[in-house]
Amino acid sequence: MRTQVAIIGSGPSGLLLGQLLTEAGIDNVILDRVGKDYILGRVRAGVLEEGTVRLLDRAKSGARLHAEGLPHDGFSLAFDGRDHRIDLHGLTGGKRVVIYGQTEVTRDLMARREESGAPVIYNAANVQPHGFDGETPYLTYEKDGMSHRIDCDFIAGCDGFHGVSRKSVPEKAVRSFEKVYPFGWLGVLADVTPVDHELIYANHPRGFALCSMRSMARSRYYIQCPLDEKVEDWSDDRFWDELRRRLPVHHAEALTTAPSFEKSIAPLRSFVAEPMRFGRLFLVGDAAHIVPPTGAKGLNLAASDVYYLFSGLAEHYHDCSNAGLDAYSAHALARVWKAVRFSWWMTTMMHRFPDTGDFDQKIQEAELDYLTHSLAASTALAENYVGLPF
Ligand code: RFL
Ligand code: PHB
Repeated sequence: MRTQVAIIGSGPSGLLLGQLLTEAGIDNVILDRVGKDYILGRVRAGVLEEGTVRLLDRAKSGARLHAEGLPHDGFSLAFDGRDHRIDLHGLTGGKRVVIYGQTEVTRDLMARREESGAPVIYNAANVQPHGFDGETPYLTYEKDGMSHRIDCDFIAGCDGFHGVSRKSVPEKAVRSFEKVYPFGWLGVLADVTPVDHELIYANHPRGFALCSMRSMARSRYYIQCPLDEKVEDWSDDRFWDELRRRLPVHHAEALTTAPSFEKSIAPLRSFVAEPMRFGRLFLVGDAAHIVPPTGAKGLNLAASDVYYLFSGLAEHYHDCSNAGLDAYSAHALARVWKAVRFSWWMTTMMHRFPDTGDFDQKIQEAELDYLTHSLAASTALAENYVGLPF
C-alpha cells in the first residue's frame, strides 16, 4: 500500500490530523494497535480550549460538540474553607472553555472518518516506522497473521507516551526532560448532578480535589492520592467521604452521590522530548510530551501540535514549500513549554507534597491569596487556562 501520510495512533491526535488532511485532499492511513471499542473505553480529558473547538470544526467533527458541550465562563479555586471564582470570560476579553469529554471527541472524529471513507487499520500489531531519515519512509505491521508494508512521504507519530514512534528514534538524537510527581489522581465517573455548575479546584490539607463533569447529569471527580494506592481499596463510600472532606462545607453539603461506573488512578508527570521532528517522522501530542492534568492542557496541546503539522503538510503538498514542516518542531515546542510550565505551576500550587513543610505551606497560601486578590495574577491564570493562541 502507498499513502502520502502514514499516521501511527488513532487517539485524538491521529484522528484529528487524519481528518484535517482528508478534508484538504491529502491521502493518509491511520493505524492503531488496539480496536475502536478499547479506544472509546478510555476516560480522559474533559476541557476543550476554543482553539481546539475551532480545529474540530475545521475537521467537520464539531456539530455534536456545539449541541451538547457545556460552555464554561469560569471556575472556582477553593482553599481555606472558601471559594474564589476565576472569571475566565471577563478576564480574557470574552474567551471561555467547553466541557466535552475526550471520549466524545474521539467518537465524533471516528464517525466523520467513517463517513469520509478514509482508512483506519485497527488491531495492527508490531507497527514499526522505517527509513524516516531518508527520502522513502515506510511502516511495517502485522495483522491477522500477515505482514504488511505501507510506503509513504511522511510518518506522524501520534501514538501516545508509550508508543513506538519516539522509541524508534536513536537515543542520541532525542533529549528528554522529565518530572515525576509523588502522587496520583484517583478519578470516578458517576451519573449525578455536578456539585456546582462550574469546575472546582480545591487545595486542602488532606490533598487536592477536583469537581468536574461530563454533562449536567454526569460528574467527574478526582482526589489526590499516594502513588501506591490501589483502586480496589477505594469503595465508593470511602471516595465520597474523602471528597466531601476536601471541599468547602457548602459544596460538601450539596454533593449528591451514586454508584460510580468508572474508577481509576492516574500518575502525574511532566515530560518533553526535543526535537519533535526526525527527518520524515514527526511526533505529535502525548508521543512528544505529557503534562499533569491539573491545567487541563494535554488534549489541547495535542490539538495545537496537529495544527502546526497539518499546516506544514498542507503547505508542502499545496504550495510546494517546506517552510512549515521545517518550523514544526520549534513552533510546537514554544507552545508546549508554556503549557508545561502552566501545568507544573497549577499542580505545585494546588497539591500537598509529601515533603511540604510549614514554610512551603505558607508560600502556597500566600500564592493563592495573591492570585485571588490581584487582577494581574488572575488574568495570567485565566489567559493560560483558556489556552495561549496558536
Ligand atoms: P493517546 O490518546 O494516548 O492516543 C495514542 C493512540 O496510539 C495508540 N498506540 C499505538 N498504535 C500503534 N502502534 C503502537 N505501538 C501504539 N502505541 C500506542 C494507542 O492505542 C492510542 O489509541 O494520545 P494523543 O492522541 O496524543 O492524545 C493525548 C490525550 O489523550 C491526552 O493528552 C489527554 O487525555 C490528557 N488529559 C487531559 N487533557 C486535556 O486537554 N484536558 C483535560 O481535562 C485532561 N484531563 C487527561 C485528563 C489525561 C488523563 N489521564 C488518564 C492521563 C485527565 C486524565 C485523568
Ligand atoms: C476532567 O473533567 O476530566 C478534567 C477537568 C479539568 C482538569 C482535568 C481533568 O484540569
